[in-house]
Amino acid sequence: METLFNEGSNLAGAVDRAFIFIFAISFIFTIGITALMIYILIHFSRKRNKNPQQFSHNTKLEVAWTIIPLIIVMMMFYYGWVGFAPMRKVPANAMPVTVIGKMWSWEFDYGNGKVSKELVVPFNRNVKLNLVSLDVNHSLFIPAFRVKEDVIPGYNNYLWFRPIMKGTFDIYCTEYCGLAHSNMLAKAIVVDSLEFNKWLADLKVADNLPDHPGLAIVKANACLTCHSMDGSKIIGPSFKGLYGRKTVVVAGTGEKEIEENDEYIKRSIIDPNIEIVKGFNQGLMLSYKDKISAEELDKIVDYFKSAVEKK
Ligand code: HEC
Ligand SMILES: [Cu+2]
Repeated sequence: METLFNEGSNLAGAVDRAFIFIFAISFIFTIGITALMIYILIHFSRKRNKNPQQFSHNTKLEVAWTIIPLIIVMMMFYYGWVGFAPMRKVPANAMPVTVIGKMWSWEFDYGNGKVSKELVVPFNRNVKLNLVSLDVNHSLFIPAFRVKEDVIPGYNNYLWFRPIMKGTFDIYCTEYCGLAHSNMLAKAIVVDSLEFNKWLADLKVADNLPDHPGLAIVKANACLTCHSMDGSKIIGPSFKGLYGRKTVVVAGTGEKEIEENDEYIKRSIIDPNIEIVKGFNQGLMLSYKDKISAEELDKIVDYFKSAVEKK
């Protein structure tokens, strides 16, 4: 069982030392200041000191309360720095993986069309994650590795680590990125080099072959984070019984009823914000113009058609 206290990467120890140091100082000061306050309250109370006295400077005391905190914060800085500096120096031999964050899932691209929903990495090898966002700001956080970096559209952020513990670890998005932000989870799985090589060789573009090529495209594009297959409403309308059904859409200022035919479905994927299904929000579904080709669109429509015919 993996716990919160696992130091899963080479970077974890230094982060923990900085944390524990700052925590211990805070703890000592909280107790110390409270105790001093209580002491002063009692010792200098009016009951015990009938005649008020006037105090002025005390050079020794002032130097002490300047120098000691300065030393303490410089030590905090030191511990922070020795933990942080190596995080930004990626070893030249690090294995690159591109992390793609989008509302609301992670993908891990190993190159050559090998894309996984899980971050599988070889034990004790340096790994560099190139962080790419397709839409809004996200943040990749792997607590057990003590690494966390923002994933910002248009900005090539990165992080690296060397996993020093085998097992399965949680990955979170820690930047609120919209409705289903809390579902933006994944796993980091650390395995032997040999096991990793085999896993990567076996990794297919579409993991588990679905029954229809159109469905494969739908799954690969994470459409199902927003559209259900079972009739329930998530972020967008359900795909159940989609093809041929009548729907009221809002276009511009007017409403109209349309039938969901080939043209409409394709338009909904390429230009999702021209006609908005009544009762749903504009701007949530982004255009797939650059991500889905015309042939793929045909396959998706074909899938919707076949799904209705089966019933
Ligand atoms: C971020 C959430 C989200 C994702 C991801 C998403 N959609 Fe949508 N989709 C919506 C919302 C919201 C609507 C309703 C508003 C509108 O009509 O644009 C919608 C509407 C649609 C419609 C029209 C449905 C109807 O009943 O008229 C179709 C078809 C559609 N999406 C297909 C897709 C496909 C295919 C994908 C993947 C390539 C996809 N969507 C990905 C949110 C999403
Ligand atoms: Cu996110």
